[in-house]
Amino acid sequence: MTRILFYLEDYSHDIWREALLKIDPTVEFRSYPDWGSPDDGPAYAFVWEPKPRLLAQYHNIKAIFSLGAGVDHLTRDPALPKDVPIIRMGDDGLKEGMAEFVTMSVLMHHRGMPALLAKQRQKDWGRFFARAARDVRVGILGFGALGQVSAATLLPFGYDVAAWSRTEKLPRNGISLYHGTGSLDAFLARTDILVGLLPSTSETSGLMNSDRLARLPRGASIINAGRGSLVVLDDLVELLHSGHLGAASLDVFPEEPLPMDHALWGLDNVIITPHIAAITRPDTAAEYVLRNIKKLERGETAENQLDMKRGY
Ligand code: NDP
Ligand code: OXD
Repeated sequence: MTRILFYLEDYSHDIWREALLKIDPTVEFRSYPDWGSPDDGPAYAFVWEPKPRLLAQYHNIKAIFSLGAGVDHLTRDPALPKDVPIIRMGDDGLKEGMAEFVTMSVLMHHRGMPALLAKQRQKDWGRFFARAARDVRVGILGFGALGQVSAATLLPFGYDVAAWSRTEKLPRNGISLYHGTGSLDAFLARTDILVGLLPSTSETSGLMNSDRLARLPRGASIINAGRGSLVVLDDLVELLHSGHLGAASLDVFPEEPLPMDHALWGLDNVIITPHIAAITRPDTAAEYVLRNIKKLERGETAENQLDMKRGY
């Protein structure tokens, strides 16, 4: 019997219970706050934004599964257990969702949709003629699970795709690869549409500041679907105002929801979405969690295990 301690605020837990039990009817699904006693026996936590210090109270937790790919909601807990594996979400549903969102956003910027929508509101017939996709240079910041699937989905459209990561990757057909801080300026200089798919770490926070944003070619667009800490919003607003940047699609923000009085809300060339780029899907996530519990119980390492030193 596998005991799962589930935590998710504001949403029903029933679909999660059903998804897990459909795969393994012997699962004991314990929905917060009904987590029982820490002495009840081994359990696995499956959580999103748990209250700080909660996990530390349950010394029976053998591993912590994040309901999302990001783990910043866990690493900010000062009492996060140190000796328990933490597993990031990596189910196929999340990858499909992000590939869809990135493709939709790249197409929107390539085809000038932010400007066209602004014209529509003015009843303005002004036309926008898009370049061929092969002449549009897309640059993906972060070439992990989500960056890779997004790049693969963009290639058949003909885009000139590059990706930037921390460590060097094996060559991939059709994708120009960059890695490390030393190559960032060159990567930005060749990028017409920048896609942020980085985790939030001490190294990525504030990375896209005024200096870095200015290295993008004039008229470039930026899409951020990783974490809001990547982009310094005041700098972004300034470069959008000055016309150096053409448009932006932002799904994630340093503070969520984006405060009502933020200047971004008023910009016609900005598309704001409420952190919905990729949502973990119960059916694929349940399969992922149960598959990884089996791995851990066989003494193997789980997929996508958090490396505390890297921060992701
Ligand atoms: P991965 O851990 O698989 O990939 C992260 C990528 O970022 C890797 O390529 C990694 O490099 C790179 N990276 C990390 N730090 C640096 C750095 N300092 N310099 C250069 N590259 C760096 O994560 P995922 O692809 O699964 O997810 C990415 C992020 O997307 C998540 O952390 C989460 O925050 C966000 N997300 C947002 C969602 C939304 O709805 N908006 C939904 C799901 C996720 P390397 O390959 O060398 O390790
Ligand atoms: C995630 C997210 O990290 O939804 O999965 O942001």
